[in-house]
Amino acid sequence: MRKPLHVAITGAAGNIGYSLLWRLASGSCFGPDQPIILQLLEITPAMEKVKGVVMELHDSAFPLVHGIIATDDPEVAFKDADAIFLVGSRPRSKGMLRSDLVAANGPIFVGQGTAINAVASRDVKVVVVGNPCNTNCLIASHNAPDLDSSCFSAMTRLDQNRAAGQLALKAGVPVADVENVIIWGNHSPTMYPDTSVAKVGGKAASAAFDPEWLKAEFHKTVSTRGSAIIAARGASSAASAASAAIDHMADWFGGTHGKIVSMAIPSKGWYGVPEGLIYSFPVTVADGKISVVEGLEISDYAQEKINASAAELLGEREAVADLLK
Ligand code: NAX
Repeated sequence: MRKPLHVAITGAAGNIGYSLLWRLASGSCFGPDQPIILQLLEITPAMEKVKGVVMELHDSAFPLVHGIIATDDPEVAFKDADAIFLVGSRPRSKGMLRSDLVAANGPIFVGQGTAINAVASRDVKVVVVGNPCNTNCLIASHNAPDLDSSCFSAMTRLDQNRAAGQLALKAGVPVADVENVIIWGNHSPTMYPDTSVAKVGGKAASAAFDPEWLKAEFHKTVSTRGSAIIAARGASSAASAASAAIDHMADWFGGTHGKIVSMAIPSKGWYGVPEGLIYSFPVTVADGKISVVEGLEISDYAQEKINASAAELLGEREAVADLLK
């Protein structure tokens, strides 16, 4: 039996947590032979609720779960963590602007970045889900100066999965037949879902679909899907977000075997994106190392979209400058 992985989840009593924990515990992320110790972080007022979640996890009798702790102390939750899902943050309420959300959530990620720096494994893999996830990730990474910035990422996998789902629906094929859809940029409506190297049933997406549909309806559906889910369900995406977080971390640990996926990672200037921004790029993963797919041909139209999302992230970075070390 392998040594258990220490897996920390923040916002464990929330909606995404309620899906994510069961997928983690059943082996969907780290595999059927990998035991885990779940380390759950919540805010003090939610400790009673998280106690109920822990009771249910025990009642599920997962053989791979070798321990569960729940705490309101980040240094306890992140102790020796090999994988961290930063899900907990304040949700956007009615009338709240994106800039308000950035300001409300930034300080949470200062504290959590500092705690990760102090106690997590030195090669921890962190994925930020809590919004605004790219900028929250930037804050956490800056406040963990002893860790390499490559330990940090933010999640655009839900956007990738949404895009693949839309192409599959339109073409009438199973989603497994869709490959290499790319999400560039911020997890926000400025993201660019790019199908230039995507294939559907082995055929180039550019040949399979009307280019006008790809530019207009497809792009709009993917980039505003979060709001459409809220309008239909009366609550934000939870199970699909948890599933995407599992996909993201499973690929980081297990590799993508040549398949292109999208992850928001610290830019090294690729494709003209300013250095340091947490920006979603096409990547592959092997041996736990994420590599950006370089040398893709980028049209003027695509470059404009890539730049627009980078400009939004630069604005967010400026707004939180006082939280960056
Ligand atoms: P919930 O409001 O159901 O749960 C959030 C949980 O986080 C609550 O239990 C709360 O007590 C806890 N929390 C708040 N501050 C915390 C802190 N400082 N430390 C630990 N826990 C804390 O929200 P949920 O639906 O689970 O969504 C969580 C986050 O995911 C939100 O920020 C949401 O905007 C974001 N999302 C991100 C997505 C993505 O693709 N990146 C998509 C889905 C989702 O919208």
